[in-house]
This record gives sequence, structure tokens and C-alpha cells, in this order.
Amino acid sequence: MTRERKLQFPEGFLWGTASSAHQCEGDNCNNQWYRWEQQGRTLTGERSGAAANWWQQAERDFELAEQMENNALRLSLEWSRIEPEAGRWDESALERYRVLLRDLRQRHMTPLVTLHHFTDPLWFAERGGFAREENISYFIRFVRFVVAHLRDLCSFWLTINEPNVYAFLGYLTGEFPPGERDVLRALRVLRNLMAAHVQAFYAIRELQPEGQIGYCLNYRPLDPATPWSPLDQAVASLQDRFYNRVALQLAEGQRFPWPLSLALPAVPRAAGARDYHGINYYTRDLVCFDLGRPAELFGRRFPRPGALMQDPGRAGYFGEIYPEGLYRVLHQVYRSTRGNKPLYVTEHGLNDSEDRLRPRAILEHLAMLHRAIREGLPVRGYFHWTLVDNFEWNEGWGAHFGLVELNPQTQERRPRPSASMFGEICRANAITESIVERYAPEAVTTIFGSATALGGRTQVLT
Ligand code: IFM
Repeated sequence: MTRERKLQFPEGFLWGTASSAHQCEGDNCNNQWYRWEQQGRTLTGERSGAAANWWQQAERDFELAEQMENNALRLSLEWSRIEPEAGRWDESALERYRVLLRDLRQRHMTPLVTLHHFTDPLWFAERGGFAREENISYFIRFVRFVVAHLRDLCSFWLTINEPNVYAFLGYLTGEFPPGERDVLRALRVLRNLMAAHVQAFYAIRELQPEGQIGYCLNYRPLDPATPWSPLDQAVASLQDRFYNRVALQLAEGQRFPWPLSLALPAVPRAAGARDYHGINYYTRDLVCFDLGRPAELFGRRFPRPGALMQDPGRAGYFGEIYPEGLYRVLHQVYRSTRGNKPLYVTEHGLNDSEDRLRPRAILEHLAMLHRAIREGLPVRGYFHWTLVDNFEWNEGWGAHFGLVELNPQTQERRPRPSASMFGEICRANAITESIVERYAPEAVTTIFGSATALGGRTQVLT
């Protein structure tokens, strides 16, 4: 009898989903995203409203995650609930988070708590938010407060989610609040967010020396549309530098590239200020030279023609499904940080309302992650974005990233086939051939085609 082929993950590997407060909780009406929605500035004019109703009932979705045998779950704290006015703390909001964290622990899920996921209290936004360096101290005061009050229930922290997305969409393309278009300001915000991460790191370290503290960036490979065209190469590399590399370099204690370094200081004490690197990966773009796009550094981005695509969404596209991109990004982060810390995939997912491509996409991305581990990279966990469909920022309710489908009007849930598949993977701590055959038979060759060539039918990692 032949043994079943499988990709076995290391013992203790973390399996979970990722989410954020504003997208799931509902009735968050004291932050800058609420105001943006009220002003009708989302692409669909939709509002988060009751969202996935987590403020009242997150536990029923935690139960779904438990049924999937997830051993971790990433969620965020809504700063504007806990500190509704500068310096005024809402103990009942804090208590609700304590209940949620306790619930997760009882279900044997390690909470990974994000301290900032795109939303700012209105009072903070009105003071200029992260565009003003002196405002960082407000965030650090919040971090100290919550960590001091939650450290008995959580020791795995993610300071700031995707500083590059917050800075560039909010201050360069204007798609996120405050809707500005000013490149220097965007870079200043990025720099201040990285500085906020570093200060938060030392604050948490002091309060909880054993805590695991990191941040995550959104990584999007940007490849020249015509690989041998020097112009395409130049613009792709320039965009890549600003989108993917500058924040990571700042986090590693390096300076902005000249001449930006004349206007924007490096981040003090940055080198070493993290226990892990969080990687959010969704897609990649091709880039071609285009004189008509000075604001985008003369590069036009588009998906590879003929690629498998996520559902398009309002803004144009959510992009190509490109599993190798995850492998490339893991290597890129490992290389540029000299392999100094463990890596977590803190987000990966796709917009796919019919679950047409999700099972295959999850399997093929995980196979790439497994390949990276096999090659020696210290990848310790994978958080799928997301558990239940939720409010996708500017895209409103038109994007469907959930393993579980949600009808936001009725709050009815319907697990997609991907949910049971993800459960089987978590339970087995492996991708088995039988899972692939049942959920995405077309992926058997891409996933196991190389297994024999690598010298065995079972890829066991220790
Ligand atoms: O929904 C977002 C999340 O808030 C941040 N990362 C990307 C996700 C999907 O677009």
C-alpha cells in the first residue's frame, strides 16, 4: 500500500484567521472611518453599520473557528472605543475585550492582538493623526493602557497593521481617509507609523518582557511588464522600492533614500525592535512605463493577462491569484532582514464570493509557504483573511473574503467549502493528497508534482 502524499507542517504551527475591529464589530461611530462612511465617501456609498456584529456576538464566529480547529485568531482593538476622548478610558469596552480574549483562550486559540488597524479615534484624527510626530505619544499612552490591562490574557501583539497601506491610500492616492494626495506627507506618515511601532515595541517589552511583538506590512510584488525593457524595469523597481521596501528598511533602522533623507529622519532605536515579521500578501502587479502617470512614478500597474483573477470589486481589480508571490515575499523579507526573526503570514486571502477559486488558492499558497519552510525559512504561522465576510473599507460590502459567507442584512452565516477544507488542514497540520483531491483536484500536480523529485512521498518538517 502506498502512503498518502502530504505536506506536513511543523509542530506548533499557528493556524488561524485574521480580522479587524471596524470591519467586524459594528456600530463603531467614533473613528475617522465612520466619518468617511457618513460623508458617503466609500466607493459604493455603503457603511459598515452593524458589520458582522462582533461587538455583540463575536463568540458565535469564534465557535466556527474552533470547529475548524484553528489554534490562533488575529483580531484588533478599537482604540476609539477604549479611549473615546483623549485620556478618558471606557472600562466597559475594555471588559468586552477581556471577555473575548478569555473566550478564545478557553477554545484553545492563541489571540494575536493588533493594536492599530487603520482606524483612529476622531479626536486623534482631528489633532492631525499620524501626520504629526508629536501625536505618536497618544498612541503609546493607549498601548501602555491596554497592554497593562490585557497582559494576563494576551502575549502576542501586532502593533500596527500595514503602515504602507494606511500611509499611501490615505495620503497619496486619497482612497482612504483623510483622502489627501501629497507624496511627502504620505512618506512622513509612513515614517511616523514606523516610529510608533518602535516606541510601542519598547513600551510593551517593558510591561511584558515575555511578549511577542511585531508589526506587519502589505507586500505586493511589482514586476516589469516586459522583463527586458529597461524602462519597465526602472519604474517597477521604483514602485517596488516605495511600496514594498522603504517601510521594511525604516523598520530595520535604515535611512530614507537620498534626497528624501534630507527631509525625513530615520527612526531612532528601530534596529532589533521586533520579535517577528508579519507578512500580508494578496497579489502582484505587472508594471509598464507610462509617461501619463507622474503621480505613480511613471508606472502603470495591471494584472498579468490571462491570469486567474479574484472577483474584481469596485475599484477595478483585487488582482491576480499568484501563489509564487507568497514564496517570493517570504524570501525577500527573510533576506532583507538577514533572517533575524521568525515570520508569520499575518494575512492572505482573496475576494471570491462563489468560492470558485479559494480552495485551490489556499492550497497552492500554503504549498508555497511549505516550500519556504522546507528551504529553512522560520515561518511559524498562517492567518487567513478572513473568517467571516466583513466590511471591506472603501469597497464596502461588495468584497467577500470570508471562509464563511455573511448576509449583513440578516446576519445569517453560511460556511463556504473553503471553511471545511481549512478545518481539515488545521486538524491534520498538513495538506494531504486526499484534501487536495476533494477540494481542488486540479491542484494535485502543482502541489505534489515536485514531491517525488524532492526525494520522498511525504514532506515532513521538523
Ligand atoms: O480587509 C483588508 C484588511 O483590513 C487589510 N489587509 C487587506 C484586507 C483585504 O483587502
